Amino acid sequence: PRLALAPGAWLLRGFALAQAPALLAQIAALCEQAPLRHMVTPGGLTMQVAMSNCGALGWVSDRRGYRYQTSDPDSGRPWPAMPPAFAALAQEAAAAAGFAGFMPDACLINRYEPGTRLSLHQDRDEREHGHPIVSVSLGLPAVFLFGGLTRTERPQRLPLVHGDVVVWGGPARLRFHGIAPLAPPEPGAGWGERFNLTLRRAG
Ligand code: MD3
Ligand code: FE
Repeated sequence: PRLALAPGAWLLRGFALAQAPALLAQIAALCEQAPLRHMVTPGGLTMQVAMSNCGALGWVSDRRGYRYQTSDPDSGRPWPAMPPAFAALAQEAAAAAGFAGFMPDACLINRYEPGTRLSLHQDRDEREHGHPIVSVSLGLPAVFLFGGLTRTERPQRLPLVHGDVVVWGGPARLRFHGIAPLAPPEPGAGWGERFNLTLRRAG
C-alpha cells in the first residue's frame, strides 16, 4: 500500500520490514570498513548525525563544502561497494512509486542517537535532480519534517518507523526536509538508535 504524501512523494509503510534484520547486519559490516563519523559543515559546525557511505559515490561535508566523492576522506580508500540488496530494494521501492529503472550509485548511511536532529535543508548536491531519492528507516522511530520549496513554509510532521520506505521524486525532490530531535527509546524498545539509508543517483 502506498500513501501519497504530496505530489511526487510516496510513503511505503513497512516496505523494508522483512529485510530489516539483514539490512542492519549489512550496515554493521559496512561501518567496519568505513566508520561512522561526524562531518563538519562549511560553516564549521559539527553535524549531530553520524554518517558513512557505500556505493560508487559518497556524500561528504567539510570546510570546503558539500560534495560527492569516490573515496572516504578519512581513509583515502574507495567507499565500500553498495550491497546488491540495497540497490534492489531501492529499485523496487522507486518502481512501486512510479519511478521505473532507478539505479542508485550512492547510499548515505545516517545514524541518529536520542536527541539528535537534522535541521531543515534541501538535497541539491546531486548532478541531476530528475532522479528520485529513496529513504529507508530502521530502528528507533523519528518525526520527519516535510516542508515546501521555500524555507519559510511551515513543515508537516510525519512519524517514520522501523521498516518504512519513502520515495521522493518529481515535484517533491527539492522540498525542504529534516528530522526532529530523536526521542529517547520507550522501555523495551528493540534499539537504542535510528539508522536511515538514503539511496540516490548522484553522478
Ligand atoms: C525529501 N536524511 O540524508 S530521509 C539526508 O532520515 C536526509 O536521515 C533524512 O535528509 C534522514 O539528506 C531524511 C528522507 C528524505 C531524503 C531526501 C529528500 C526526504 C527528502 C529529498 C527531497 C525531499
Ligand atoms: Fe536530505
